[in-house]
Amino acid sequence: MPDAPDRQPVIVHLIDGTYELFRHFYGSMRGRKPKHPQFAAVRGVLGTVLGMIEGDATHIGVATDHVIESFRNDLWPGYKTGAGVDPALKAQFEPLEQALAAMGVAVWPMVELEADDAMASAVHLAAADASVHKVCIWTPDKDLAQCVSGQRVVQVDRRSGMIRDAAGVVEKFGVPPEHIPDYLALVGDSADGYPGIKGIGAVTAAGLIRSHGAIEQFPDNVLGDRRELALLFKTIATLRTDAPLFNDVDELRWDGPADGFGSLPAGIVDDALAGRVAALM
Ligand SMILES: [Mn+2]
Repeated sequence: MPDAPDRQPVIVHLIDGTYELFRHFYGSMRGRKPKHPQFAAVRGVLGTVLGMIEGDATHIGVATDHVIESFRNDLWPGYKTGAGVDPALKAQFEPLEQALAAMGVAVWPMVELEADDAMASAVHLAAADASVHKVCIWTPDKDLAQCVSGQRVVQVDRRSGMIRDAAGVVEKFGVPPEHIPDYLALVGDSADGYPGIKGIGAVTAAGLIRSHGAIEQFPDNVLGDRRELALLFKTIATLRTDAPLFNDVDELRWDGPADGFGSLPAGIVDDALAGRVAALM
């Protein structure tokens, strides 16, 4: 008789809390004015996370940008800051982090690093665990394409329902996941605030990487005196995987709310959300 496995195969869901908060903030402005509108986006994100638990999600981690600025702002002056973010949106990050923790959901508020780095670090930690069957990264952000691996680590776009595995990354960008930092360094990312290398677009970038490999391996004449700049952008585009977010993947298992769930500030959790949490117990 074969040994029983220690654990059931685990599927880990990593959620970009910053993206979700933005999505719900701008989505909630289309609806009617709710009670406690200052927490409407927080309630939206909590509802999304609860919906996943009501489905079949067991292991969940949510990464947030506790502050938008990160170590990357010291590397490049134009890198994105929190300056343009609506104060009514910015004010919901801390309540979201507080509410997720009270709801018993693993949450990683990032300060020096970004939420993207937290998700990359969580992928790194989860993928090292043999009981982890699959990791789903819930964000449409192309930065996270570098973390995709085979069919085991995939990226999911909640709005389109599209699931991108390693073959999907090649199909979309023309390069495999491990070369996404090279690709982004060359083409730049206007949303993140670095320009890439002038004159190199998506097609050229993918072609250069397919011919030569990583930027470090490009012949000197390809980038000339722009090589150092390209390598700086590659550092910016490379997600950090060394954040010590958890020791055991079972720390991400949702097993009910924490003690503080009933004493959150009024309006963060409404009766409908509280009822849904109770129904899961
Ligand atoms: Mn990003």
